[in-house]
Amino acid sequence: MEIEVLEGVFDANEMIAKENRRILDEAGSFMVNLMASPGAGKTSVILKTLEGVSGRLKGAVIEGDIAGKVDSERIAETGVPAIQINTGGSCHLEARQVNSALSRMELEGVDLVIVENVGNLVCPAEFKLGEDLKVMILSVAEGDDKPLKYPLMFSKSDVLLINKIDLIPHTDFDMGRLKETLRKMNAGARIFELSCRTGEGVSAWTDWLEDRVRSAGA
Ligand SMILES: Nc1nc2c(ncn2[C@@H]2O[C@H](COP(=O)(O)OP(=O)(O)OP(=O)(O)O)[C@@H](O)[C@H]2O)c(=O)[nH]1
Ligand SMILES: [Mg+2]
Repeated sequence: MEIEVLEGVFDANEMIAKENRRILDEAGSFMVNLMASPGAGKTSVILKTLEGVSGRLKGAVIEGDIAGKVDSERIAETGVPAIQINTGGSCHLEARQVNSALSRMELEGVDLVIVENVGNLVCPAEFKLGEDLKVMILSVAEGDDKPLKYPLMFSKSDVLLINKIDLIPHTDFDMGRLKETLRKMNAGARIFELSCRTGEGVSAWTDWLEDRVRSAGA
């Protein structure tokens, strides 16, 4: 019975995710679903990414948080439109919330919509939003064993951004071990190592993303 109820929730979500996909396709916009644990650097990565593509891609952001509007204010300060969604306790975004944000957004001319999902390494992986790309961040301070403990998000993501590499000397993070673990569960995932603090590795990620956005539009 419980399984049937859950399937119903996922089916309903998937229908709205397809509608989001249609809206984005019609507008010619590419959408990234950015997932990570609290504090891994989602908002920092969004700011660096928008800076990296600025002048070439027009961006917009949907910010998902349980409460508050700190992150959407950080984005809006840069002049990029940002819509805040407060889930009121729920640990992930659902397609209907993104649908509501998309309907309030001026999508005309927007090439790239980045959705910052709620900080959580579990639930966001279960809900499709209609995105083109699932991107997740692991910051080095969280440890290289995380794929073994939270396999769903690591196995479903198209891209893994390993953030805060400037902190590696202060941790026991083993990059080789992390990559080996990930290859076993998601051989196709693209991996970028970067630091939002120093800027190292950021352009490799933003150049790759820009290519993906352009080839999706072509
Ligand atoms: N040293 C270091 N700190 C970083 C880096 N990227 C982000 N931070 C810091 O990490 C903290 C959290 O960054 P955020 O970008 O707010 O993380 P978030 O994932 O958006 O956090 P929530 O939205 O609260 O889940 C901030 O103090 C950032 O300055 C990095 O590459 N290196
Ligand atoms: Mg944030």
